[in-house]
Amino acid sequence: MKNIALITGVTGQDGSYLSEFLLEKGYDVHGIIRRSSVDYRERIAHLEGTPNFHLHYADMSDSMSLVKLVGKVQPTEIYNLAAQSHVQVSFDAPEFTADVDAVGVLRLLEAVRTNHLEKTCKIYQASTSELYGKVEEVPQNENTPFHPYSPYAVAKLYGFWIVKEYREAYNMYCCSGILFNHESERRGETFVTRKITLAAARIAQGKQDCLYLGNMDSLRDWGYAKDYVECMWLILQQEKPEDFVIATGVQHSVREFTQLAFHHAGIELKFEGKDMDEKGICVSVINPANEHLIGKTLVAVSEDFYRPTDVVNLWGDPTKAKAKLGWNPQTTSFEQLVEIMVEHDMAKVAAEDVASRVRTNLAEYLEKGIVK
Ligand code: NAP
Ligand code: F7E
Repeated sequence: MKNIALITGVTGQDGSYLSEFLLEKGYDVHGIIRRSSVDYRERIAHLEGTPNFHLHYADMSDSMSLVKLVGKVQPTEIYNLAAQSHVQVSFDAPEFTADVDAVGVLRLLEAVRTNHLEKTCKIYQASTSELYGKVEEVPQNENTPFHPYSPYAVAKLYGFWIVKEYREAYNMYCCSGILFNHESERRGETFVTRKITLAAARIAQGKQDCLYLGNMDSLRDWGYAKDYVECMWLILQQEKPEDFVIATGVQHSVREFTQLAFHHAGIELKFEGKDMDEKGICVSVINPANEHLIGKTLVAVSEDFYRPTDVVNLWGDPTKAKAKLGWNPQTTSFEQLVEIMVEHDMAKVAAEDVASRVRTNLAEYLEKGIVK
């Protein structure tokens, strides 16, 4: 039987890597896209036109669109990655977050049942370490109690439990990967890691003066997204449906991430002060053109990036994933991850420069009538 995957959230960071992974394995890959006034599909643009890659309009808030699509595609595996995935945004748009991240999961499960595919279609739910929230145990494993600490996490908790309920009530192969933070050069630009690597690149190239952050003491277990999508697939290849914690088992602070990112951008930082008064000051640079930065504050704290409740101590225990999935959580180290992201963003910022020079030249040539 041909493997047919349906990915919700295909345009996101994980959806793009998972599509590449499954296409390489010979799957037919179908992805859900949403109508947007700017047709922004940057992460999957390189896959469009691939014969086994198909895109369809649907939405997690629209039951009928999901029922029709599942019926049309007849997937053998569904990866439910679609979500309003930004924790801070979930405080501003809690109802939308609940609709997509909680009820959306139920809609998808019902779409499978409505099409009588519950015996042939396996379902992966993108669950999250945010479920541990105000943590009750460190490090966290599959048996650690949940204590969600944001509207996002509360919505995702519903998703986790409804998947478990459908597994037990209807004997469906549906399970959750409890994934800890995973990042990449495709990470959304408002998540802390990407915000830092882009700022480090811009500051090193004279395009930004200072990076403003929130809680720099916050601790995360950061992995590489490309390594994590393999686990999503492995979780669906087991004999029995089970939930897994996916993490590296190594923890770092936002401050440590910042210091290392600036180091890779050729800037050494020293941190001084505490809480709102903390500053990252430049102590040395590699590029002589950046010597004017020495002694300047390049990182500062802003209240704007503090959350009403913040999750500050996430640290995963991947023992079960190592033993049962045979997965290596250290494929890409923290140091390699930061280097990959900074290298990418140094090149991206430099290319933006070239693109803007080309635009300026073009405008000038048009004005002078050199180009018509
Ligand atoms: P992401 O980059 O924010 O992508 C989210 C995806 O969901 C996008 O494709 C987005 O489409 C889509 N989406 C949002 N609302 C939708 C709706 N109403 N209907 C259909 N699609 C919708 O997230 P990610 O980092 O790839 O994460 C993938 C999943 O894993 C998410 O469920 C996230 O909550 C979860 N997760 C992520 C992490 C992590 O560290 N990255 C850790 C644990 C769990 P548009 O492009 O149209 O907005
Ligand atoms: O924040 C702190 C912030 O937004 C990490 C999502 O993929 O992973 C992600 O959620 C930490 C928090 O990710 C800034 O307060 C400091 O403690 O990068 P983040 P997140 O909230 O951990 C989980 C596993 C998911 O499931 C989510 O979908 O960094 N922080 N200063 C900041 N965070 C941001 N965004 N911006 C700052 O300026």
